[in-house]
Amino acid sequence: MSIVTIDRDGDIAVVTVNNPPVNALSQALRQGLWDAAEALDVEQGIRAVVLICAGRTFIAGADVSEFGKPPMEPHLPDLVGRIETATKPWIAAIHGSALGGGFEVAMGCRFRVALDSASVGLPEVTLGIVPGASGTVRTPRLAGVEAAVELVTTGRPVKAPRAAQMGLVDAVVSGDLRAEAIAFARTALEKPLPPATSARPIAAPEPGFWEAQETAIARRAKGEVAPLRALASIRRATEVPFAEAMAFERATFLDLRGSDQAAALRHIFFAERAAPRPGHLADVAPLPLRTAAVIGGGTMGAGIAAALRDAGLPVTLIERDAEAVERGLANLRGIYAGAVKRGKLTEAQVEARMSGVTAGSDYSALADVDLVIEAVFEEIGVKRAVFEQLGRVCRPDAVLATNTSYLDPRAIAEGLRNPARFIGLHFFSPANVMKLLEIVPTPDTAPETLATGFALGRMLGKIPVQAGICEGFIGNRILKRYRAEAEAIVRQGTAIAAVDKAMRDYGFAMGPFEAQDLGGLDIAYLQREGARAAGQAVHETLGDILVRAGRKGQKTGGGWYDYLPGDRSPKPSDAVAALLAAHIQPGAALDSAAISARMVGAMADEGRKILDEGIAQRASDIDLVEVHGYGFPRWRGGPMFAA
Ligand code: 3H9
Repeated sequence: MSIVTIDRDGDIAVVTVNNPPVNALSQALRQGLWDAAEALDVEQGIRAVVLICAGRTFIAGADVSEFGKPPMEPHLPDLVGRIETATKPWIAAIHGSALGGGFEVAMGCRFRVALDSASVGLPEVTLGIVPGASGTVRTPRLAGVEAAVELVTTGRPVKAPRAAQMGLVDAVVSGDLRAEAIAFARTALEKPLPPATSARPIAAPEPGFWEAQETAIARRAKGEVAPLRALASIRRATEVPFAEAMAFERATFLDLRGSDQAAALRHIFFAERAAPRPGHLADVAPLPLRTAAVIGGGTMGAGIAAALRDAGLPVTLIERDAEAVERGLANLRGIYAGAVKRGKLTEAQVEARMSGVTAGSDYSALADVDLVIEAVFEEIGVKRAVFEQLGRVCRPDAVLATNTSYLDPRAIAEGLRNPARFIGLHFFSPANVMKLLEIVPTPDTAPETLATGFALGRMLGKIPVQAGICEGFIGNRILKRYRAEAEAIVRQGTAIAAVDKAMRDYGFAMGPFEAQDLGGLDIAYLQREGARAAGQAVHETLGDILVRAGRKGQKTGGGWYDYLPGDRSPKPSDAVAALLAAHIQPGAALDSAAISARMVGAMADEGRKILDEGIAQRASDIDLVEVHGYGFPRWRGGPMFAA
């Protein structure tokens, strides 16, 4: 089938786009649509044109893989204009997602009809750019300034019913989209046509609107430039004639397209799409995943259970006794109560989620599950005892996974019958929210088991990254190095608060010391103490000194900083200065740029070692770990990309 085909239903032409996988607007597709518009303009007997797509979605946008190359004709803004000025009205028939250039094409059409399951959006800012084919100019004409600002500056798509309320689509239908769109066209032809989108007026917003938006967006965007540039482009569209606004948008688009931030965001975009289906597992079929179990109902176990339930898997939750079972269930309910409070789930949905959970302390309930994830205390003896029981009760082909974050999975699996089905699945807390999933095979893990880990990642909507065995796998190993570098900078005479500020300025939500105060300094301290007790040479850190002085972070009223009761804002601490004074060489304090360069440089250096040792498969996997598990600013592309 060619990329654009035309067929007819009486006096309505149907233009079908077929450019898998997502009907992206490659040069060939743009040309195909242009040619269709030319042909249909002069075809006798045709009164309207339905534009519809084959495959899983409407046009999902410009072809991102063309962004590194010089733009080729026909340019998308011209194509959108060509469709808008066609002699017969075009009707976009939307299923799946109409995104970016795809929605811009739809806005060039006289009408938009969408399936109730469809969504529309302008996600360009998530790629570090602004819409480049009238998104900032036509959207305010179609749906008003406020809707345009929401759609364009957040980049978040909206579902068809809301899109209809906002004025972005004209009709929401269910069932046979093609038939519905044709019927819509026939009805529309009985009345005078509405003006083309570009010819519609824009109502001016309330006084102070732009200033308020600017402040809010700047706060949200931190160092990301595209959202504010997008806002400026919408504002311009309300102040100057259409053609002038288009020229302004195009110039902004082309300027940002070549920017470092856009390159970084494209890098993450493609890394995210490559991660769930690694090439080396292309020919390996995963095992079926119909049921799952979680051992341990603490914060981690309950979070994993919630993630599994959210994906629709029935879950068995095992704890050691009746009391612990109740606690585990309460933890799970607590997670869902939070989701209800934030408007993410309804009470009825929560009931449905909870009704899919069977909880108890009897391992024999696991005789037929496909997957078990252990999330008990990080203590090798406790974990081994769990796997000893699992080895006895589970089916020989059930996948058995540990959620350890620091222990050696090989040691946990020792003595397990059929170790080929054993694997590490390292979730990040809160496990039902955080996207990252480190998948850690042992030398005995079978390819099918590994492929099943990735299948689980896809099922849960996670970003799965394969990691080899070493202390901390990829993420926590880099975190350790990152914290060590932060301490080294402080030892050399830069203030603690200056390091935190530098990393916030770089784009992290929190600096390394503030983050430790929030999470607690004692966890890493206890690990170091454990290693020391086992005879390893672990040198004393500044954090050790603070913990020994009772400063474990916010929960003890102080860590790297002091905190006033009921106030989470960090205050530089004289007590800390006194405790650490002997370990700090007075020297020249580093400035912000020098601090972040050293911190990110250290992360990248550790990343290179991780790659050299084969712990990570690709540099982009390391970037995904940092962006999705450790708050590395997405628009910087991750430490490997940034370095
Ligand atoms: C834009 O439009 C700029 C204009 O304003 C101005 C221009 C002048 N290009 O996500 P999936 C590939 S900016 C190229 O797994 P799903 C993807 O890499 C663009 N390739 O599918 C993957 O390839 P592979 C604005 C693309 O069903 C395959 O398609 N648009 C593009 O889970 C499947 O992807 C966006 O930002 C693309 N635009 O989700 C939309 N999109 O199979 C981005 C996808 O080789 N796309 N691919 O690994 C999406 O959000 C999702 O792909 C979508 C489908 C929701 C559509």
